[in-house]
Amino acid sequence: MPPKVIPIFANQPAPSMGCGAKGGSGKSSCGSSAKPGDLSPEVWAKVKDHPCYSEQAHHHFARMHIAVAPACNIQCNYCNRKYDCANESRPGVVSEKLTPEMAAKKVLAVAAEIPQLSVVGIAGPGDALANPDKTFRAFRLIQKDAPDIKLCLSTNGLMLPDYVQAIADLNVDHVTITINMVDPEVGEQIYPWVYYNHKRWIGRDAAKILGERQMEGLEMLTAKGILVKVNSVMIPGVNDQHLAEVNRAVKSHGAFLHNIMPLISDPAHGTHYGLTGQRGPSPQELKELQDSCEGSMNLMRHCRQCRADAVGLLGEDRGAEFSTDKIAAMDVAYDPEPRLAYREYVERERRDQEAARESELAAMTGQAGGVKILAAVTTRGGARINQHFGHASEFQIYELSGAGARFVGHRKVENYCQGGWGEEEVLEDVTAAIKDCAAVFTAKIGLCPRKDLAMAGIEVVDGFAHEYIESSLIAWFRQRMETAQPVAATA
Ligand code: CLF
Ligand code: SF4
Repeated sequence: MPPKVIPIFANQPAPSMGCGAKGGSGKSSCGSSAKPGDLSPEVWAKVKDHPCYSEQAHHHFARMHIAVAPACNIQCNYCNRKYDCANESRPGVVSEKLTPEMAAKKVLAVAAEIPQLSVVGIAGPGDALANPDKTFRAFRLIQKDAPDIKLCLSTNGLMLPDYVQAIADLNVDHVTITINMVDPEVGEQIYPWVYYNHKRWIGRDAAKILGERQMEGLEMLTAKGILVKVNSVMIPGVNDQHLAEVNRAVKSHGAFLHNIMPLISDPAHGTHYGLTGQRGPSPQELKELQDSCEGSMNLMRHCRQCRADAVGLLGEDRGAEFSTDKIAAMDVAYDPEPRLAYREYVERERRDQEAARESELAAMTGQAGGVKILAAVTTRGGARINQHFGHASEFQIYELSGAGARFVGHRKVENYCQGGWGEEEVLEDVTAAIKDCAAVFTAKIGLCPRKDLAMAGIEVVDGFAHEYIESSLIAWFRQRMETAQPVAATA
């Protein structure tokens, strides 16, 4: 049943009108939200099951990281080496290091339990290519033992040009390079040193070497048809104004996707930035920068800055189920059948989901004008609204407009439900986290949070429980537009 419609945009600040210079159309043919018809068949085949390279895939497929690469060859000011590499991991986390052999066994164990598993990545805990023997040995073992699982690698790029051929030989077709600057003057504020050619380089020289090696590696990978994602950490006052230039540069050197991530800075992590009070960007600042870059290349907005030993769908971490002790005691065998069956199921789901989305979009008759609003969704995966409000540890955020529903990010929160009762303080934080949203879509919600959200001007929509996210959002938005005051009155 569709939800009851109430007066529109009561809590909204002036909605954005029109698409502006960039990124206005939810129908853009690029972006990690790309669908089969938007990409060449070869590229779609590479990204369709990769949860990081396709926003659509992240609803269905899981990745795991194996922590086989402990050493690093540079220093980033947002990293404390007691913890995992912060280029591709949440800062302040320590993962359980594995030998390549134990890692390969862990992959089989996870694959046996989680049919959604499609990708194994090496993202630390140091730098994958500062530990080439361990990284490539682990990849070789996995390729031999579980050939249907994709391999993925993340690096700071310093040693990349030396290993592009090895990467290609192993059929690794997804590589991430963290590129935070293309100007050594900016770079010297981020990297105090790099260790290269048996020498420690500092200051601008260090940043220059790193920047040149990153670009060279990017070009070499692209020439071999390997898809490259560039991660950039947004550091307000250091590189935030510079990242649009980075975006243009990496695009012109062939990057497929750009993932601009927020700096997470906390004195407790003991990093240079944490200890000197460098702040990270707000969600709004991050979105603004992402929006400004979007017209020019594919943008990733669904990154969860996961751990170097993360396991599961993005946004969930099932790593504790696969600790070294548990893996050591397990008998594991390769069986691709459940994963193949799951992939066929996802193909059917995708077709249904796309048909539902298209049908709702076709019914949109242009009443939206240039109005854009945000909506929050609780989901356990599968691209459906299938999670109770109190169980959500994150909200997925969509931008709704006449062009449809576009995923624009996520907001992490504490679970409101504490096993039968709700924590009032947590509810306040949850409400604050989604205060810029017009509505929250959820499978089920109690009376108390429903009332508090309504008081905060956030409409609760539970009439689409277990339905597809995008078509539900579009249907709701369309109904609101049909019953709304003229658009100009909301601007
Ligand atoms: Fe891992 Fe990275 Fe491969 Fe993904 S993660 S190595 S590309 S399989 Fe993904 Fe995690 Fe963000 Fe990385 S959500 S931190 S982008
Ligand atoms: Fe830390 Fe990764 Fe930077 Fe190395 S590359 S210093 S591990 S964030």
